[in-house]
Amino acid sequence: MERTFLMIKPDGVQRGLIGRIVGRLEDKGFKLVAGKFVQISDEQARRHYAEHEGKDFFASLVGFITSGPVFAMVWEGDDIIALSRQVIGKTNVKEALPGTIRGDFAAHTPHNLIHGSDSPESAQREISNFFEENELVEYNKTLSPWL
Ligand code: YYY
Ligand code: MG
Repeated sequence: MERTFLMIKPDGVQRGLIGRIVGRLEDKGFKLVAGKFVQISDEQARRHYAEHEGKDFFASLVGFITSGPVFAMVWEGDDIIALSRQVIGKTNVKEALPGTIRGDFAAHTPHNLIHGSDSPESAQREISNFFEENELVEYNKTLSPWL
């Protein structure tokens, strides 16, 4: 089982899309392991987007992600890092296909509603930037043997 860090960005919170976005992740069959509503600090945002430091969009990205509260989550599932990025859709909203979260709900890049880790290393770093180990909840999800 793999874990990933998913975060509904300030635009998703402001637009009242937390429930529908979480619903899509639940519909897919992923397992929620942790979640919290948080106003992130500038330092935490810089750590989160460390791989983009030095790029021309870095300052505006940090400004956007700290502009209001976010809903930070950890989800679990087989190959969830790649699979959840499929459910999320492409970064550029012009390329995000209908049926994906960004494709269905986002109309302006970079306001693309949700973040998803891009590798196991990123997932581990991003999870530990937001959650203590004891906030990750271990439980059996027994709804279906196929999920
Ligand atoms: O992982 P993902 O969010 O799909 O894209 P990244 O390439 O990691 O970029 C993070 C974030 O930065 C993206 O969601 C929008 C914004 N961004 C931007 O404003 N301009 C770019 N040229 C690339 C990304
Ligand atoms: Mg990324």
